Amino acid sequence: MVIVDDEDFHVPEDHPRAESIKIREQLIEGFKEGFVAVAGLIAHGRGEAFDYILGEKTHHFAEKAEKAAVATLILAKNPVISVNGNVAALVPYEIVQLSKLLKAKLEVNLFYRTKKREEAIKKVLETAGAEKVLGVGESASATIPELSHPRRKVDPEGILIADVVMVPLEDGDRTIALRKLEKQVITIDLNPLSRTAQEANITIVNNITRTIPEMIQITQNIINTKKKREELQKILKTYNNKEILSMATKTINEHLTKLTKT
Ligand code: PTJ
Repeated sequence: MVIVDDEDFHVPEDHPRAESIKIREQLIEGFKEGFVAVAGLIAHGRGEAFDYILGEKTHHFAEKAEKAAVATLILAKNPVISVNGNVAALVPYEIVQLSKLLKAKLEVNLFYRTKKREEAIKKVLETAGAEKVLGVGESASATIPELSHPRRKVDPEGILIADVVMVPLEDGDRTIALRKLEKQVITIDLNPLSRTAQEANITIVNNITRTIPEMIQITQNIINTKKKREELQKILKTYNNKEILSMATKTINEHLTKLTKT
């Protein structure tokens, strides 16, 4: 197998898609360092395609879902943010900052679980400032039913007892299994048609690279303005995930229709 030696590759700053290529490089780096799965690279390509179609910006429906997600995480008793290879590659510092602001635990939970990847992701998060990382090695000693080994392994201090779990860039099976356990599931997924997007309680159809910084802003704003619990509950009362998914799909449709007009 020939692997292109790209040691000397630098993203040309004047490239019209320099930002997107730089983000792609983060995934490639993560893969070389052994914590992004091969399938993580494929998943990223799928995300890029949806982001392109959606105009690579945060839409109103995503903003609404982000606010609902932050409100849910603040109101939760035991919130947990699940981290996989792609999340660790794309937003390591931001996810740690968000978890601290929300007082949410961080748990490594992988589709392609290997000891080496778990440890590597833990190290990435610790380098980014995390004090405690759950779900690594022996600490992932509990299991969630409905899933086949080893995807079912969770931390008894984390996802097992969580009431709210945020699972960004996730596969559908785990979302369904967590919902069956009556946990509230928040996801970030650029594909509004995916099983995860369809099954979660709150779906943020936006790129994770924009979403997490925006959620940090929203959380800081709630903290600074000392919003009451009732105000957060009010946000959730009017929130309808089916409507959000429908708006996202409509936006894709409208965007493509506009592009096909001659
Ligand atoms: O690190 P592991 O072992 O847990 O594996 C991670 C992957 C992502 C490989 C695994 O969870 C997986 O197979 O996920 P899927 O089923 O490919 O789903 C990932 C979803 O995330 C897809 O619907 C993508 O469109 C979406 N996605 C990819 N990149 C982004 C994204 N959504 C938001 N922001 C992105 N940057």
